[in-house]
Amino acid sequence: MDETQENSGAPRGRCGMVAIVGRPNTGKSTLLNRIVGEKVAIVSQVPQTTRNQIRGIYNDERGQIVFIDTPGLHIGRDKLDKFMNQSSVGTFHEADCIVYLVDTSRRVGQEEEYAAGRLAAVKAPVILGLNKIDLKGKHISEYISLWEKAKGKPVPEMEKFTLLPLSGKDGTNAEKLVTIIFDYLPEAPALYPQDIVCDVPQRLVIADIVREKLFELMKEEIPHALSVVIEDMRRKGKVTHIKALILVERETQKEIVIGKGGQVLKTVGTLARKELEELLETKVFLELYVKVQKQWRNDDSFLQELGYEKF
Ligand SMILES: Nc1nc2c(ncn2[C@@H]2O[C@H](COP(=O)(O)OP(=O)(O)OP(=O)(O)O)[C@@H](O)[C@H]2O)c(=O)[nH]1
Ligand SMILES: [Mg+2]
Repeated sequence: MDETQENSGAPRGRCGMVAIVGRPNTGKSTLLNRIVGEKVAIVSQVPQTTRNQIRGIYNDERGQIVFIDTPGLHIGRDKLDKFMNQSSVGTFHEADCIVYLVDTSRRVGQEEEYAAGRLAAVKAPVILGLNKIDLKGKHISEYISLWEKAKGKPVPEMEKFTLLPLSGKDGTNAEKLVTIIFDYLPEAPALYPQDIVCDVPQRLVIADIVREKLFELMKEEIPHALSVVIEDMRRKGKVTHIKALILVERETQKEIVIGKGGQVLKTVGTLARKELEELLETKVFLELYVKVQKQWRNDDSFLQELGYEKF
């Protein structure tokens, strides 16, 4: 093809939205970061780390993929749980393709049946990502059976469906996944400029970085009762001043978050500040304080402040 021909007409390439869904802790955010090549979503060993939809954008000569990382689908009772699930299920219908991620090192649980049931009705193409294959994938066949049961037919009879072993951690088949996705996407112009990798408001990104450091240091039961809000952020010369409020539900949790002699909070502050300085490319003065606010997980207006739209 000569150059004049190539440059004429509308930009040709593929583009679409791809939702990454699955129960908590299956590695959705890790996979997204791996594909996008930058950290756009926080990751932790604690289930239910992601609380909002996070978009990560991948570009190459084939086109653009807008990934939507979603909170893990889980069975929960309070309003935050409801928002998180709705936020995931809501993406099923706007997506051009779905990556349903399962953790093959773990047994199929009740939550998985819930997730598979919700996904079986979706019209968009589905890629069943058999993730954490680096851990040997002991339970692969259970996940395939579960999916066949949810769809009511065997894999070879499924249309617009692909099975793919994956590891977000070591990158196994990550490129293959991108190729499969491009095959499923329609020809369309890019949705975002090429230099954007993430569309989450900066305050949420910053709050999430602080939350990630807290998750790294906390015990399992604390994190779900914990939230971070950026109350103030302003740049003065070469320094960005950030004031972050850490909310917990009980006085005892506040003590744990602060730690003996303020040690936990101090470590969190140091770790978060380092990462924020890289992100913002300025010096960062980070002020952290902790407040007890009972029942924030059920407080509509507060949840909205955290970025949850009402459904
Ligand atoms: N061995 C192994 N561990 C992984 C892999 N992907 C993710 N992990 C680990 O699994 C844990 C959960 O990863 P996340 O990426 O936060 O999982 P998630 O699905 O986004 O979790 P939620 O946001 O809570 O729904 C972390 O400790 C990761 O390091 C993988 O491919 N192999
Ligand atoms: Mg996540």
